[in-house]
Amino acid sequence: MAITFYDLVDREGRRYSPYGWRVRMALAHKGLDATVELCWHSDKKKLAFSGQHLVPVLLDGGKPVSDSWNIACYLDEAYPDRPTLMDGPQGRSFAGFLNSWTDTIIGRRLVRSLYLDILRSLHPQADAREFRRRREERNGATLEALHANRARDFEDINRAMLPLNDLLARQPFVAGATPAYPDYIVFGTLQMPRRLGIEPLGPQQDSVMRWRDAVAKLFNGLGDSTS
Ligand SMILES: N[C@@H](CCC(=O)N[C@@H](CS)C(=O)NCC(=O)O)C(=O)O
Repeated sequence: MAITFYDLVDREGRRYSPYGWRVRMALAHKGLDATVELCWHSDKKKLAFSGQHLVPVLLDGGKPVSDSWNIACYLDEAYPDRPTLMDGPQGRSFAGFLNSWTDTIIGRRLVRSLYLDILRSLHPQADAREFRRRREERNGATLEALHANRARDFEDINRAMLPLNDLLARQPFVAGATPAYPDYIVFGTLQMPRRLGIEPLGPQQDSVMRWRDAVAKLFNGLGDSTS
């Protein structure tokens, strides 16, 4: 069946959504091809069919699935004969925890410290005023003030990631000997600053950096692709 994947794009044609990257890697892991439909911030009309306004969205044979976590679970359920993203109930439970941890402890700090960069790189058809208004309201601070707090946010992120760095010093991938969805969760989140040319990781994250390079090289260097 034909799959359409709705993902976010910036003015340079870069796809930088952390959640979009999780799905991109997940589709490649399962060996599934998808037609990509590019969207920009506040592109609500294009996604109306899915009953919400955020990317990523997958349309699989007419069935819309939104939210990267739902999409990953859906792909394993709909394509059980393909390589699994999360191995059984224990695997899904661990990945579910990692998904929440990454979004709340790493992703939230990371994305708020990048808002100003994202604003500058928004697709020309994106609603920049709406982008700023919603994020300033949500965070109770201007994008400039959030940007000014970046060094502290990066410090917190690096401290929180030390156990992950320890894990990756002992094994090649977050999921173990081979990569799976837990890797794509963290990798997706780190792709956003990477695509914007910003490095949040400090030198203490040596194993995380080595792992990030290895994950970027998977699927013929998908993570390094310029689009
Ligand atoms: N929990 C959702 C989060 C999705 C999300 O926040 N998407 C952002 C892009 S990174 C978005 O679509 N923003 C568009 C907008 O705010 O208009 C997931 O895991 O997919």
